[in-house]
Amino acid sequence: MKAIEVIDDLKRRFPNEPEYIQAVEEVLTTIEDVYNDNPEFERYNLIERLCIPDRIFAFRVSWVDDKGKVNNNMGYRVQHNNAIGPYKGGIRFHSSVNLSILKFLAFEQTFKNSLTTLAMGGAKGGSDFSPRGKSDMEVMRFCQAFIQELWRQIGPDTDVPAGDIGVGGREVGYMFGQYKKMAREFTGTFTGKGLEFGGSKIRPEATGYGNVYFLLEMLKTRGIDIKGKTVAISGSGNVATYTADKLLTLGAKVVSMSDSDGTIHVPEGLTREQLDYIFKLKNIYRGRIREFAEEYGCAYYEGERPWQRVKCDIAMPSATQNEIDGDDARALIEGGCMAVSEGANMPSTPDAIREFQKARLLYAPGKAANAGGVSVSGLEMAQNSQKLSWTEEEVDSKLKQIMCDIHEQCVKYGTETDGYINYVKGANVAGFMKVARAMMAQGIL
Ligand code: NDP
Ligand code: 2IT
Repeated sequence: MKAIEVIDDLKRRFPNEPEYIQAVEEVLTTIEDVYNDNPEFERYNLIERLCIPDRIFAFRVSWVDDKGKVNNNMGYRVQHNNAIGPYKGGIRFHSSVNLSILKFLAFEQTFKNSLTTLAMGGAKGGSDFSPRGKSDMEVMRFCQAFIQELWRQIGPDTDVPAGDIGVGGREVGYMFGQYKKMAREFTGTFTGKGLEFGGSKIRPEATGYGNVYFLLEMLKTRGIDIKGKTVAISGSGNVATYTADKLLTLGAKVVSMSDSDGTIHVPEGLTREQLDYIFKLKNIYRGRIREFAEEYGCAYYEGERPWQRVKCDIAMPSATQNEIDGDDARALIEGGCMAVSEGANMPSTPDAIREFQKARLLYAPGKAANAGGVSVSGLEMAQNSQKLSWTEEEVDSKLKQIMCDIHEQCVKYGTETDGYINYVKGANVAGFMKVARAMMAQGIL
């Protein structure tokens, strides 16, 4: 396999899908050697079967808003690969959602889920519906209409959705409710459910906590202590807030958070009370991060991301894809940043990744560093099948173990001759080998 030829072919066939091509290109260029060491992979044209999703559902979602107006959105589910377990991955509600974005997310999810050590295939779904500014009832009606179409394609052993951008506990609750009604079953078809109806302890916290656990493992390889380090975080949603929560517990200083309108800068570090304010602002009042700056009188950079503005030891991008470009990466490095651990999926552009690796930063791609979320989803599935509920301590200790295992796999497959750990290569090769072997064993499907 020549990565460049496969990528050129995909570019020709899917010319309007830049995010999908970007995600595929990153993986193929790093697995090329191990792929070619196994000639039987090529005989079975494994690479194309791994890059192209198993199937995609696309549908119209019609719903009525509070004024009585009929709205129409697009809904999708990309079932990418189920070689190692049922399709599994989040649902994103955001105005920017399109097939390119969902295909990149489903592709990445396949490798991420493989790294978790649990039995989950890869999928992603969503809609260009934006929950921003919608009433609770509008969100409920939208979720119900979305599931009315999707329910036949998902199930506890078929495809198990969860949250992502714009989809949290509230949306999962409404979707689960509608699924239960349509399917006439009460099963673990969604993860990220409320604790009262089958949700797992620590699932809301899992992505952020897991990212910090992964960061600790990376820092350990260089004997660096997290205490007192300044950390720039982007985003102020699920992943960002629980990342900040764990960092505060460990004595690090969180100096920035953001949303799609701008960035707050708190050089002395957020206090626990301030973080609680952000949590309530975002989850209960559904306000803007600017309101934090107004409340506490800190700096606010309208329309800007943290990277060029905020000096930090560690960056944890936790908002969205391609939010750190080459210039941002260079600014971070010049400012003395030593580690980047990605909470978001594909937040760094290829140019930014090259800069981080050239400067020998500790750099962890999302598919390794943010795998804690889907890992605890996997643990939620296990608890649902057993009809049991584990304690917070049990789930948290399993999450820690999984993040350590993922780090170990990255070290095993990603350590270069000079000792530098290429976490991108490590994660891609480790994730790929397990899926590839499973696909080989199951024949051409
Ligand atoms: P939330 O919806 O809870 O929060 C998203 C945050 O990112 C918000 O602050 C939002 O700002 C900001 N944001 C979203 N889109 C953009 C954009 N286009 N430009 C700038 N800012 C943006 O989502 P999550 O915290 O769940 O997800 C954040 C990232 O983490 C995503 O990349 C997601 O794929 C990834 N992830 C999530 C997991 C999970 O379990 N939830 C697991 C693994 C990865 P605003 O409020 O203005 O929209
Ligand atoms: O990107 C991700 O890993 C998620 N949004 C979580 C997926 C899940 O099934 O928990």
